[in-house]
Amino acid sequence: MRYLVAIVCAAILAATAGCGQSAYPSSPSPVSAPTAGTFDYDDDYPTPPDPYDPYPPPPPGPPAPAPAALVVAPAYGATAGGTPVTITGSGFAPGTTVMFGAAPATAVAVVDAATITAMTPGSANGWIDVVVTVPGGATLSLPGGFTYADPTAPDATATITIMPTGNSPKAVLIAAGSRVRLVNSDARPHDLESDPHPVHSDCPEANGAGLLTPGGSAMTGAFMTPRTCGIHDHNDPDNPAWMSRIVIR
Ligand SMILES: [Cu+2]
Repeated sequence: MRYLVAIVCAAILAATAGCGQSAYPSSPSPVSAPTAGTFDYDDDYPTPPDPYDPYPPPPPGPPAPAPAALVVAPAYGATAGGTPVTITGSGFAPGTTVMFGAAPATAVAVVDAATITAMTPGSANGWIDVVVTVPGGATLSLPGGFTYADPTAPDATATITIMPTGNSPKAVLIAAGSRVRLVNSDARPHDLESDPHPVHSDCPEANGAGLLTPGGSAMTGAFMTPRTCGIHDHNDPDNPAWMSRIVIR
């Protein structure tokens, strides 16, 4: 009998809004909007499950997976462009485009739904956002995800000069084991320290130069571990003019 009811209900379900419900749209209940001072019984006594309901609501499934975070490897390259990179994420499909800042990547190849290979376009020294757009318009972005920096000349010390208009260059590329010279050519003191402000814990090697008075210079500690270190002016920590990156390879 229950089987027959299920079949009949399925037929009704296909033709109407549901089974066990009126086929006519219900009109708003005149008591659905409680007025101030009335007692709302429903809030205190939730409707119990109906043991005879042939179509109980399905149990909640696992939450939809969040899009995988973009990763660009390597995360740095030459300002001239032409650096082959592998981008990992999710939802990639043929027709996906990749932007490095304002310029499109070249030779974009979708290897699979989670992997893209591409060549970087050229850019000014510094860092840019990487944005991947899949057919249909969904985008994944990695703010500041790629750093453009060229190797320091052999036998030279990578130097970041604090100019009145900001740090120059914005990014330097050094070999593991090297130090960076910080020069203050501004008219006021600056104190460049490792991110994040205020704890400066990402790259303690960057904290060695300390406060630089106008005309002063000092060396950081030696950066031993390949990674990218951000620095900022501890006395003006949100000002992008005093932010730089040191890429250790
Ligand atoms: Cu700081």
